[in-house]
Amino acid sequence: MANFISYHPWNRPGTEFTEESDYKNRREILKTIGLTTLGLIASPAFIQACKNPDHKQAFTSIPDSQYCENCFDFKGMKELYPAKRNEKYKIDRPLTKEYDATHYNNFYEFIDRSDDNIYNAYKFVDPFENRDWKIEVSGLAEKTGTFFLEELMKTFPLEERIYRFRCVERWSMAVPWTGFPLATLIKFLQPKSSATHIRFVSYANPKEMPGVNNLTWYPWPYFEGLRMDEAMNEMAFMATGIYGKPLPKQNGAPIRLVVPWKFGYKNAKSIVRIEFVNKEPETFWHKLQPKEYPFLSNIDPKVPHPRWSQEIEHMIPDGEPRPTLKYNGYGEYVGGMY
Ligand SMILES: Nc1nc2c(c(=O)[nH]1)N[C@H]1C(S)=C(S)[C@@H](COP(=O)(O)O)O[C@H]1N2
Ligand SMILES: [Mo]
Repeated sequence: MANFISYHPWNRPGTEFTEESDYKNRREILKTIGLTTLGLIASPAFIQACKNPDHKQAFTSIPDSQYCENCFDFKGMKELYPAKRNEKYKIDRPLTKEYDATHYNNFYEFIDRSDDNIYNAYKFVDPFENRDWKIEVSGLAEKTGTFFLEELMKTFPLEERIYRFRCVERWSMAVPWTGFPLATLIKFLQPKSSATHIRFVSYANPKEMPGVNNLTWYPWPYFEGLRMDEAMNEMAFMATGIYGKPLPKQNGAPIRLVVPWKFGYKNAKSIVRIEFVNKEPETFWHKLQPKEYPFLSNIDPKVPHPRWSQEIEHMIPDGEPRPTLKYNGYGEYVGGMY
């Protein structure tokens, strides 16, 4: 298989590698991964990216053993999956195949210079240790301190929800998440009335994550945030699983945020810290590019990204186009907040 760079067939040449980084960063990434000639990016060979043999495997379901080895685990966890589906949340498209949703990932912590495709996180996650996961809770809440994920998962009933998912770069998918509403966790932690926002911090360890080790100009660890009313909205979800199984590492194991009316980068992965604060927190991509990645980042076809239109999205793996929907189609649940 020929090497290929991350390429979206629907992108114009020159925009395809930029995604959430600016031009300078883009050049640095290219340098880092050894692709110094921009000419390579526009070469027709890259049009094959989404058609690479890996992506085209026919199976829809992966046996447990293929991705749950060494994953976050505790006695009795297997019995939690698959969780009962909450049928309230419907989608208007077929489910993305499990293979595609778990082999085309945005997870900058796992960008490795040996691979030209930044979406191949699954190849580099082995050293990522996520057993005995703990979440540190701090700030303006009654209950703060260290919480074992195992305990939280036994405390809150898990459910499955099928949600659409939309990256700012325009790719989209529709996947079944397993987890619990963020509101359930927040009620348990009892934030004080002075808390206006919630902050999430991802795990970052250069020994386990090649991106953290090599992409040194990024302000690791990854950090994100929501307004308190957004965090309490019924759609905001903490996912511990996908496709009826524990999350694979590349999808943000063992616990990640899912806010489907917002662009993908709001959905912080592999969360180790939650903080209740009294002002709008800074976020990872906003810090890098304030004009391109605002705090709210609600999906809206009428608000273009400064470098591309957001009117159309493209489903993975083949880029089938669909019109972008305001709030990703979840206006009835979230529209009232804005
Ligand atoms: N810690 C961390 N969280 C992250 C990212 C990241 O690079 N690091 N990428 C974000 C972006 S831009 C997207 S689109 C989604 C992708 O989630 P997926 O790979 O499970 O589809 O994760 C988000 N969460
Ligand atoms: Mo994204």
